[in-house]
Amino acid sequence: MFLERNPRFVSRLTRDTLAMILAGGRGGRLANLTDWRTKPAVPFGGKFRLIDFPLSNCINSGIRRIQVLTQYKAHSLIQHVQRGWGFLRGEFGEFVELVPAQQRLDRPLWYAGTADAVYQSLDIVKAHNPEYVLVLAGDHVYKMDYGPMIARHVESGADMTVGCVETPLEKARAFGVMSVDEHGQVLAFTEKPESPEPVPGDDATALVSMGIYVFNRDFLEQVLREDAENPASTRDFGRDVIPTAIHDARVVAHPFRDPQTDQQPYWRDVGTVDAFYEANQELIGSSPELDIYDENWPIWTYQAQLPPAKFTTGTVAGEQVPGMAVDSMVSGGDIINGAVVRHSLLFSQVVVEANSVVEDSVILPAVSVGRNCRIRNAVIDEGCRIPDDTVIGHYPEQDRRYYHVSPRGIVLVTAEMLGQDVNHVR
Ligand code: ADQ
Ligand code: ADP
Repeated sequence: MFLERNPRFVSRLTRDTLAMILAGGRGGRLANLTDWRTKPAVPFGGKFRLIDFPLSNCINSGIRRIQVLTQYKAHSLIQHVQRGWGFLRGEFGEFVELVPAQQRLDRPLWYAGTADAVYQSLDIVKAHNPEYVLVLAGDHVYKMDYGPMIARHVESGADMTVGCVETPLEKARAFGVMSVDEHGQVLAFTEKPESPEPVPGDDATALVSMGIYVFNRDFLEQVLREDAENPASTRDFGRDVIPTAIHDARVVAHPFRDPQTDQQPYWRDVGTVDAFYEANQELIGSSPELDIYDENWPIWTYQAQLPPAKFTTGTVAGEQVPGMAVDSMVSGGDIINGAVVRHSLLFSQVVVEANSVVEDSVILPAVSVGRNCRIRNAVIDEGCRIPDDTVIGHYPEQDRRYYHVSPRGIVLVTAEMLGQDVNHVR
């Protein structure tokens, strides 16, 4: 194999790569969770935000030149990246750079779509002079070494390589669906098709794009300039750029596989309230598919220095009642006082007061739950103050009146729904 003969091959390629993380989308299907923050800034797994996954993948893959392209409600994202990702050494040519929308080209337009976001930054790409550009989504949860994908891109002589996974056919409508020949060259690509094409020989499965791409730098410039001149284009990679590129150039699919097991690893677009809830809940289990304790592939993040979580005995009707959490994950700064937390994930600085029960829930940072509350099947957004005696997730009619209820019946509660101001600049 070429790779075995050239052990320095992959590290040379990753050094020659500039990563551009698209972090500007709202992610409207996350309902009110993205009222105040772009989807890549949504908290995940107790101490992370979604953007930490592609950022950590880059660092762990040896890609140290990273741009984060922002747009929609970027404040908490910018703050997070600035606080947590400033450790790269500029003097070694390493950086995580925030690129706000609207500032590059001499025209008063925000980014129109994903391709336009990159197009507007082409002058910065040129200044860094990379051989390859890796375009990533900012809102997927997965652990991936990008090195093999870039190596395959180069070995196959592709102009563009699209990362892909197999997915059940009924879920494929939410993605770009493709078909490939026996060498992996992409023959057809349809963004979010009504009736997705199955893979040959398996009617229940489709091959879908992960929304991550490797480009030869020159080719990227060429296709984006052409796309910009096409008045009919919506300036989206999936909708416009890839369908054109497969006709004019060599576009290759790279299947995302674990090199040891050859299985398809964990990869999620936590794009809906239900998917967000489920992915967080899974982490509580004893052997979740996504291992965030893996020291070989650490997920880096920023978090304030916080005191340890504590469990204290509280007073309920004159009795002393222990505070406890079972089958749960809790985080720094949490205080569980005479309350029971069961099968739930608590982010940092959550307080649960005496005689309350929190079950099967995901509680975001800095939430306080008063006394005598009963909360079940809920996602409680950052900073909510749940008053004493509140019941959530037990009476569907009542939940629907005050809160957002997902198709699966998960109750999403935000500060606005409680009539509270929250400090969105934290
Ligand atoms: P979608 O999931 O619909 O499809 P999209 O909404 O285009 O993806 O967002 C992709 C990424 O770009 C997200 O991280 C988003 O935050 C960001 N983004 C969106 N618009 C942006 C803008 N104008 N500026 C900066 N960042 C922006 C895509 C592909 C599909 C593929 C799925 C996989 O189009 O083909 O199957 O991803 O989830
Ligand atoms: P999703 O399909 O992930 O639920 P949306 O429907 O909210 O996301 O968004 C569809 C597209 O519109 C995405 O490309 C997203 O980035 C973009 N978008 C969403 N909100 C805004 C906004 N306020 N300004 C510009 N683009 C936006």
